[in-house]
Amino acid sequence: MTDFAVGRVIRGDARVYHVEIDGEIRQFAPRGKLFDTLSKDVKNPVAVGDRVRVSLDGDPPGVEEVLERRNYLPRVASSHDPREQILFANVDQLVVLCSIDKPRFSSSRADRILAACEYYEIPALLVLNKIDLDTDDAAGDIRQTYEEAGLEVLETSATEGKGLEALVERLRGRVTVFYGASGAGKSTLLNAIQPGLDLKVGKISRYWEQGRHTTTYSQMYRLDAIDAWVVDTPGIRSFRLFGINKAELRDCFPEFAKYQGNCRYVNCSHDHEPDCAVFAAVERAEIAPTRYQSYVEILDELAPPPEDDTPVEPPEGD
Ligand SMILES: Nc1nc2c(ncn2[C@@H]2O[C@H](COP(=O)(O)OP(=O)(O)OP(=O)(O)O)[C@@H](O)[C@H]2O)c(=O)[nH]1
Ligand SMILES: [Mg+2]
Ligand SMILES: [Zn+2]
Repeated sequence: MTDFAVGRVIRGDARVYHVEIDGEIRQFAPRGKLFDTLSKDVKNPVAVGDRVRVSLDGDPPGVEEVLERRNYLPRVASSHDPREQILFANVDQLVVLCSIDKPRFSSSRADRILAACEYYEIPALLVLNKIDLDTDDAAGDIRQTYEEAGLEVLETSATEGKGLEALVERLRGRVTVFYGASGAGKSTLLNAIQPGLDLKVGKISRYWEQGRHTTTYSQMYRLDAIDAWVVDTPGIRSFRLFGINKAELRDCFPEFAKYQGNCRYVNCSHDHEPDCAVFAAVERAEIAPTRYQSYVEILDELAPPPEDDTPVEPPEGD
């Protein structure tokens, strides 16, 4: 008779999954059935954070089934692979980790991640790292933009140990994913929070002022002192939203909500329509232009909603 157990995936690739079962980490192989059926549309049927049913006495022991997810975050796998890539599952929150400089803060990258979190209902907060490099208070402007979008913003310096207490309080008792550009300082920050974690840390390319993709796989770590789990992830270049259509994007920018009821057309895309209340708010600087720019940039990449035959133009004589 086969012995089964349920555990949590803390790391995985195509060949082997590291699964935590009652505090012990063991390795399992992916089982055929689970992987065959999904691989056409989904790059990775099992993600970090997944709760899985495993068989203990197979040779090798295998992951048999992924249990229902509380939540998850997908993206388009890559520019040459349109499949869904599940980044992680079953988390309490995501930290969008951005550095002020080296690499410079990118609103496009941050806004893409935040829009996806909004759609997939993953609570997010913004952490601005490397504030020791912030000579002209860029952090102040960024903070204002994102607080206006309803987000909590924290400032840290992982290398100088600044702002760590507030972050630790936010992590306490929760499962948190750290996500952002390569070189932003995800691994450095986690090492600062939990000395002894010993995550590999990279150098910043002097010429490009970018990270060098030092972390190469996502892994979940236990922080015993604060009863928390964190996921360190590989740095990203760009982020393409998965499973969201053009019509759905406007609700992924929370600060539009206050205005978009006043647009001339109920289904206004805030892109080209006349009498757009969102665009007017951008012109009055009530909505940050960088946020609006990100919105239009993403809108351009998304597919229209299925069977969208609602006219955007008003009927004749209106
Ligand atoms: N000045 C300064 N440098 C920092 C800070 N945090 C991290 N760094 C430096 O930034 C570089 C990259 O840090 P990592 O922790 O490897 O960055 P990462 O986000 O994990 O990068 P990937 O693993 O490539 O995604 C290292 O040289 C760190 O020392 C900070 O607060 N201030
Ligand atoms: Mg790293
Ligand atoms: Zn509009």
